[in-house]
Amino acid sequence: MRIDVLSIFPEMVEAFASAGLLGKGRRNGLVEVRVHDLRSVTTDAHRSVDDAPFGGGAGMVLMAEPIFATVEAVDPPRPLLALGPGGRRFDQAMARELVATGGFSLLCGRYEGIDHRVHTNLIDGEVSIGDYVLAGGEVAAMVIMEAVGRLVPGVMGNANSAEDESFSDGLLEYPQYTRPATLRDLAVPEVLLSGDHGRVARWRRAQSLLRTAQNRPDLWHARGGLGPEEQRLLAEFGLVLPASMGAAAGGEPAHS
Ligand code: JF5
Repeated sequence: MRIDVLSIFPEMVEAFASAGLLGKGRRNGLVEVRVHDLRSVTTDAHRSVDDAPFGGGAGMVLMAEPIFATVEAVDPPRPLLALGPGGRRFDQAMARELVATGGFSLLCGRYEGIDHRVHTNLIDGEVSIGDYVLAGGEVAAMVIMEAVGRLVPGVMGNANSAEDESFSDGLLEYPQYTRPATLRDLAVPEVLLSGDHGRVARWRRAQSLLRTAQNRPDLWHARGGLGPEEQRLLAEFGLVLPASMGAAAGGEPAHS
């Protein structure tokens, strides 16, 4: 896996990519991260990477020339993706798509945006990590590097691939506990100590359903609500869904 990052704050990205599991994956030769400083290709005395917008307005725009020059100098792997709030929303499915490319590149914008000729003539797509505005694309690039890097075989072992699949079944994870069984009068749910593996699995599934209904109505409605077997599962553990979340798609309407 190769990931190239184009940024005016390369030290920020380099430090991140050197730490933790991603750093270990790099040192082991599983993930190659190359960070390129957009300022290093500038030729003017001030090493300029930004300028005022044509037509006026507040703030500065990232200039096209340093980006074109960097791409020509380093020939980064494609697709070349720009980070920005206007892009396609990044999610676990896109992380799987990106790891399957074997290599891609990330352009970190700053200021009010990037000269649009970069979008129309150089980049292959724009990616957003969510509906909020950052000061620059570096943090978004780090999010993508981490989410994709951990999918590279060997970076985290293969222990998590099954759990990632469970995210793709559209439910949130169930709650986890570890020792001690009682902490300041707070007991671990008795089912987890019961040794009844079938009942543990059913409890976890019921908890995943409840959490998803409570916290993620978007995921809940996308999977079509609750099937009859899942209704039995919730009843087994005395769990009650929030109002109007009980009906499966095509079942009884929650309200008129
Ligand atoms: C950026 C111009 C890029 O703000 C973001 C962002 C939000 N979600 N995903 C990315 O990127 C930084 C700011 C201004 C271009």
